[in-house]
Amino acid sequence: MEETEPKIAAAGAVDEGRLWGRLMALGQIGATPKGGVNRQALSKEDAEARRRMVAWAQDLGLAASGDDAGNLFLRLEGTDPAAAPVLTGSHLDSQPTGGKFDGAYGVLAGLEALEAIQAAGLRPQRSIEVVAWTNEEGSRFQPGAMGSAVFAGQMNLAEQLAVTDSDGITAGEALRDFLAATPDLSRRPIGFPLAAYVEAHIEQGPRLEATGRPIGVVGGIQGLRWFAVEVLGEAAHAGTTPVSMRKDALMAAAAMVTALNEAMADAADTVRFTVGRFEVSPGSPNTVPARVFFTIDFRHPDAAVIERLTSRIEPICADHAGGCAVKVTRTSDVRPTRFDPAVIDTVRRSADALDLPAMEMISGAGHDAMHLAEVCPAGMIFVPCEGGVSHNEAENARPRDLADGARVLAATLIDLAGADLAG
Ligand code: HGY
Ligand code: MN
Ligand code: MN
Repeated sequence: MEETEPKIAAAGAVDEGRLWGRLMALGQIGATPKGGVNRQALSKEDAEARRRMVAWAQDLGLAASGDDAGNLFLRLEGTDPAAAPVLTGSHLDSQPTGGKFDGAYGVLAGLEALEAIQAAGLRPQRSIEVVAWTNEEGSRFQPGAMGSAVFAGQMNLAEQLAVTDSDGITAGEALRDFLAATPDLSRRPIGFPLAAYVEAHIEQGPRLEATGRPIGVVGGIQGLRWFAVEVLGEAAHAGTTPVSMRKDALMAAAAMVTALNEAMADAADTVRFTVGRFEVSPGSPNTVPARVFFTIDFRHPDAAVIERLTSRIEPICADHAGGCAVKVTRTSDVRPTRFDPAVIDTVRRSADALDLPAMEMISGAGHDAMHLAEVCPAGMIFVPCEGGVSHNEAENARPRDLADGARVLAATLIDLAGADLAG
């Protein structure tokens, strides 16, 4: 009987029910009444999910370790333990009204791939590690993809630890409690050599589902910039203060957002401009707002367009400030990512070998892979999600598609790490 090729054997051992069961179990941690999750970075829910991952991994005989940035590593030792490992994974933290699959799928698909590799009686030559990066979402602590940025040297640890959330808690304080949840983890240095990185993720957009293809071969990620805008006016009595004497932070901020949105208008619908947070204070019906804080998330695949349009942000805010003061701060800046052609080709060949129709695409969403691509050959595998809905409690995906993505991941990891039949 012809021996099955290791990568096919590994993919064949992926178990759809086991993967779905773990996704549903993880989805119970921080579950929201509408069927989503609220597992914000470095929260107790995030710590509980980390503990759950460590328990599952240790049941499989994987070695669990962590670094001082809060990143978690689950290692299947290879026959050449000194060789740089292959890394896969994603994040466990979520948006405040997030879904059960964003991030969690990539971590659990990695665990499923390792379990399948073992079940297929294979030993990788290079060790393979599953990672859960700290604070990918950037909702509680900006910027996002913080743990992977520190790992890849794109941000330093002190900078990460100093960031505060809206309650004034620093990431350093939150991280201390978070790390205390898994006190027995051995410590890793921040950043270590990698042979390659591959991340599986739901697309978080409508394209794969629209084409009916189960696999996305991701060539890169569009660039993104985040800004924080603070508009400072003057609190005043709503009944007595003539408009001519007002320094109304709300009216100024509203004019800025309207003008920015007009400047970002794009007939090709490729510019992504979002004001996701808009805080008014003191927030009383009969006091003219003294302060408005709002965020800008701006994205585009072309660095020149990002440069051109972001250079308009400060002048537009200044032009609409009226009598208010305005401060624009850039809080994140990630250039467009191009993944490694050899890793992209390995993903494509894995999908082909498994007879899974695939589509080449660029990611609209940001991912930790954008930082890993700066330090090692990197790539991503997408699977469809229902209606392309994500960052929403209704986020959903089909068990079969999730398992197919894990099959392509298992095959890709075997190709990248090399494998022998376990003795
Ligand atoms: O914002 C993003 O693109 C990612 O989903 N956190
Ligand atoms: Mn994500
Ligand atoms: Mn996300």
